[in-house]
Amino acid sequence: MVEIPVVFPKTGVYRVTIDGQHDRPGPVIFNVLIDGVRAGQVYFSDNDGSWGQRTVQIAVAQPGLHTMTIAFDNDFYDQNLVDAGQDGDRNALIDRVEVVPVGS
Ligand SMILES: [Ca+2]
Repeated sequence: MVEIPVVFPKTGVYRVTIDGQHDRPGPVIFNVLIDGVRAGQVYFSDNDGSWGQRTVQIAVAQPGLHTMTIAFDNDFYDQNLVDAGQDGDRNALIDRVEVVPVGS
């Protein structure tokens, strides 16, 4: 889980872009929360270890400082699969998060 303080200059819709890894076994699911309330969800589900971008639009009702949380809620680990050399460990890797107002 990553918590990022974000200042939203005005009320409106913002586009959140996450650069993340399609770790195996997919999908890697991220919930995007604003002040603890879920505002969106993105899937990194290519299941091939590659990196990519996913976007979600969120509505911000109150301008000012808010806490954005990127939550990884479907962590997975299976020792038997790992021991067998298979995909038994799903992890979350994020390189970058971008927040841009829509329509400006
Ligand atoms: Ca894991």
